[in-house]
Amino acid sequence: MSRRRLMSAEVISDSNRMAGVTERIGSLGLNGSKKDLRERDNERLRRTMSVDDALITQPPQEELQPDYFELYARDLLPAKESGELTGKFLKEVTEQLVEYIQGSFERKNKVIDFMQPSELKEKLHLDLPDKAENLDQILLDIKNTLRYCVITGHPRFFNQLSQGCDVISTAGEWVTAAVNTNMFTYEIAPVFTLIEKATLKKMREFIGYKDGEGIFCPGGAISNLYAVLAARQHRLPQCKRMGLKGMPQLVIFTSVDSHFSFMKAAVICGIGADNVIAVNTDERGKMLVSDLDDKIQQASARGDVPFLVNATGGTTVRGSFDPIQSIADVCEKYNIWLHVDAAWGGGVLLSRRHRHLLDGIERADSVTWNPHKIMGVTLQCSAILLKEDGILMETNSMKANYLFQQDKHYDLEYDTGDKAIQCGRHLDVFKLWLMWRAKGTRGLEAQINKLMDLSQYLQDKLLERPGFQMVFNKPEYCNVCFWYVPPSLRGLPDTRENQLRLHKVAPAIKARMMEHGTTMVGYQPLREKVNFFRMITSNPATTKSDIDFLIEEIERLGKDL
Ligand code: ABU
Repeated sequence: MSRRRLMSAEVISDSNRMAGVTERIGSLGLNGSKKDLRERDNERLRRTMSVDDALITQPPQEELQPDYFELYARDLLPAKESGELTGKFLKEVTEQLVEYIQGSFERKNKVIDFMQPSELKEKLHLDLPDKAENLDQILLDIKNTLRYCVITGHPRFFNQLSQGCDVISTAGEWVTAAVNTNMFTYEIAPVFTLIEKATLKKMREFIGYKDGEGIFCPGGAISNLYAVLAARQHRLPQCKRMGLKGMPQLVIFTSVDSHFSFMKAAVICGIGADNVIAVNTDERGKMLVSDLDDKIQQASARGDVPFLVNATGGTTVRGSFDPIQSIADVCEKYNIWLHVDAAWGGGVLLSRRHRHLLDGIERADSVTWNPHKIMGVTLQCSAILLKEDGILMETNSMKANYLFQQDKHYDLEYDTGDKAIQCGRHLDVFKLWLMWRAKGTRGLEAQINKLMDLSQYLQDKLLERPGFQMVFNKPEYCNVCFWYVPPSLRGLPDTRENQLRLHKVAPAIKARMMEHGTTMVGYQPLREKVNFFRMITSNPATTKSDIDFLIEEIERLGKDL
């Protein structure tokens, strides 16, 4: 078809659409005078010109917009047979979303328009009314919501381990929102069940498992909880029915720098937070294996039952990787379940240059891996992966026969829901699968390598810049921890009082940063170390110039402190 004919066809279909919309909108109360004018214009166009004439001589006609002020949810599907109007409304919403996403990559835009809660409350219409709001107000609510959100996709958002806006994965999330089904049975999620199986298999291959199983969970803390439950089931299977009464005291070992979710899991499982034994770390933040061995022996001597050791693959603050091989040796020696919490670091498995950081991960009984972190999948997307198949069902199954009927006409292996601790489960896997297909393993590898290079660039810059001081030298990963020492505190003796003054610097700069809205980076203390910045390079949109910007911004905001 020639370009001219193709365009004619487009115009025809546009004019047909317009006629249809005019009819429907007429019955839905389009503003009278505007409606009359537009209808007259359209009619004149239809009568006096051939389609091709219109194409040549007229600028494209503005598409008719419904008057949302006059319209309500009750005018949309399914209350009314208003497919076209519903489509227009949804397009209006997606236009806002597309604009938001495009804007989130614009460096001239603020990362945050910070307001105190009392002020923000005034900007939003938070009340849930008795009477329906019109669609114009609903569109405004969406606009307002987007207006006051923190732009986590902004190239200068460095605040969390999860950063950036991956376009494909966002599209995947939209697809799952439209589909609105539940992962629990093949019956209602056939496509996503197969996608989940294929994706988990691929992830297990990267870990080095020959077989095994897994499931996508609502975040890394829950994936870690799955590991604790599976390890408990492995050690004391009778707990599932009988609870902990009369059972020996179970104990978990994890490093002082590991994630707090192990304490939560211990609380949830009735093991108790005090029975999570903190293992010391060395100067690089890695678990001290000799301390682990000592503490296991002490626990056993007390009559406790060590049943799980967690090795962290990328600690939250420092980004350190525990020595998995040596920890696995200890676990084998004492026959203890080894879990690797690679929520943050799991992505390095895709990088031939950096996967050595997780050497020995294939020896773990279970692994947590969050693609919503360094891989950049939109929140949330976390998986628990297990070396042996069957333990998830053994641990969590309740065989609810209203949902997991055993006499269905397909292979019940594909009903994965009874493996889960929750009932309903979101389609988290889809956006990962779609993104992985769109980038390929090689594309993801390049992305991860780039982020590692950016982290090195930041370290190099900080080392040469007066006023900046590394908290930990030679970070292994994308966490760079540093102090900014303002001129007033430079060259002073390292006394407690001066340390306390330095402790106040990062929060003061962060507060100014949020007020200005130019960038965002996290800070925290760590044991004896006073507040320091934790810079994370996990945003694929970030470039070296953004790293330079961050350094200069911290100087600009903090030099008078
Ligand atoms: N462990 C959840 C991630 C926390 C963070 O972004 O710092």
